[in-house]
Amino acid sequence: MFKKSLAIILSTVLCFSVSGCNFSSTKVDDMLNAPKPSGDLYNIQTALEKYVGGSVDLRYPRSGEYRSAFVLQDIDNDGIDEAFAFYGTKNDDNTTLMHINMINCIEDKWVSASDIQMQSSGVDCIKFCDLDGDGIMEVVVGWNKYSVLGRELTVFSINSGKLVQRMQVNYSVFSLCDINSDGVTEIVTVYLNSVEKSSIAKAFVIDKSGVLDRGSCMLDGTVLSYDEPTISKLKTGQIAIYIDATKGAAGMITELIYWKNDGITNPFYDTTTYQNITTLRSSTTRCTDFNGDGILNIPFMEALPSVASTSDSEKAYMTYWEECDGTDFSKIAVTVMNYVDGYYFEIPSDWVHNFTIVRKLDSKQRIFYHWNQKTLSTCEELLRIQVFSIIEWENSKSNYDNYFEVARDETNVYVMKLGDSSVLTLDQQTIVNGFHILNTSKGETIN
Ligand SMILES: [Ca+2]
Ligand SMILES: [Ca+2]
Ligand SMILES: [Ca+2]
Ligand SMILES: [Ca+2]
Repeated sequence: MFKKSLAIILSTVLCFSVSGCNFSSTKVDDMLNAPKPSGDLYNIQTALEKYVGGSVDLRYPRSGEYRSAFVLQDIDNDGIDEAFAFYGTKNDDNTTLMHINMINCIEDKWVSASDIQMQSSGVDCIKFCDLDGDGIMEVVVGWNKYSVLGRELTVFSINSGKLVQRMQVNYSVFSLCDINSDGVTEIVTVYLNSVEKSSIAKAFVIDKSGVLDRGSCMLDGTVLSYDEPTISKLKTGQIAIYIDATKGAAGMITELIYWKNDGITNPFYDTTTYQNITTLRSSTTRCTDFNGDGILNIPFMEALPSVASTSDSEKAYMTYWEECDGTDFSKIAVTVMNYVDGYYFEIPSDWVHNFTIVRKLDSKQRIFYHWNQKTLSTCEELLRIQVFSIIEWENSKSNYDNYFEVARDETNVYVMKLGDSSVLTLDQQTIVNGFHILNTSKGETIN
C-alpha cells in the first residue's frame, strides 16, 4: 500500500558479448568499478581512446537511470546500440572541460563519430526521448556547473551522424513528460535562483524549426533544494509533476505543476508571500502514493495535543494524506507515521482530535491516550504499540501480559496492547487492520 508510484528502476541485466556490435543492453552500471571492460565495452573504450589520443578521464552521470561511463541506447531504432561516453579534459586554467562522445558501431567496428565539449564540472544525468517526432531519440544531458546556480540542460539531435545541439537552458531539476496530453513530450525545467530567491518552471517543446516556449510559472524561491520530480496525476486523472522541496529548518513543501488553459501552472504559489504556504510541513515527509491508485498524495501535518511544556522537537504529529484535483484537496487517510521504527497506524475517524500519543523512544513504544479537550490533559490509555527485535521478544514476551503480536518482518516483531479506556474503544480486529509496516527505504525523521 505504501509505495512510490514511479520508482526509478536501476537494476540492469548485463549481457557481455565477446566481439562485434550486438550489445543487447541499453544500460551498464558500475562500469568504473570493473577492473577492465571486456567485449564491446573494451572495443568502445578503445575507440574513445583512439579518438582522444591516449588514456581517457571517464566520467559518469551522478543521477537518473543511466549511471555508467558508457551508456548504450539504440536511438535510431535500427537494432544496433549507439554508445555515449563522458570524459573530462583540462582547460588552460586547469579547470575541467566535459565532453560527450558518441561512438557508433559500423560494420562490426566501434568508431567515435562525434564529440561535443561543454563548460561543465561533471555530468548530472542523461535521458533519451524523441522530442521532435522524427523517430530518432534526442539525447538530453544535464551538466553540473562550477557556479552554485543550478545546472545546464542541453538537448542534442543526431544529424548526419553527428551530435547537434538543439537547446540549452539552466535548470535545477527537470522532467520529460507530455504535460498537456497532446502526444508531444514537453521538457519541463525548474530553475532555482537561490541568490535572488526565485524559482521558475518552464515548459518547452522542440520541433523541426527549433525550440518553442510552452509557458512558465513561479515556484517558491525560498527552498534549499529539490527532490527528483515525480510524474503522476491529479485526482482528475490529468498528468501532473510533483516536486518535494526542502526548506531547511522550516520543513518541506510539495510543488505541483500541471497544464491549465494554455500553459503550465503551480496552484500553490502564493502571490502575496511568493511562497508555497499550502503544503508547508514541519517534517521531511515526502509525498507518496499512499493508497496505490497512481495519484500521488501530499502529506499535511498536524501537531497532536500535548501538555504545555512539550517542546517542538518532542511534539508528535498526525499526518493527513491528501489528493489534489488542481485546486482542492480531499483526504485519503489520517495516520500516525513512525518512520524510525518502520510502521504507521491509521487513525479511526472518531479518534481524530480526541487522542494524543506519548513517545517512549528508548523502548520503541508509542502510547495512545484519550485527550480531554476541556481539561487539556491525557485521560485513559487507548492503545500501545511497541517494537522488539525477534530475539528480544522471544526471550521476554512472558513479561508482557495482554500484548499481542500484530506483525513481524525479518528482524522485528510489532506488538500491541489495548488500553482500558471506556471511550473511543474499538474491537481488536479494527485496531489490527489499522497497523501497517512501512515499506520504504527512505530515511524520513518524523515520529
Ligand atoms: Ca542504432
Ligand atoms: Ca528526434
Ligand atoms: Ca505535450
Ligand atoms: Ca494515491
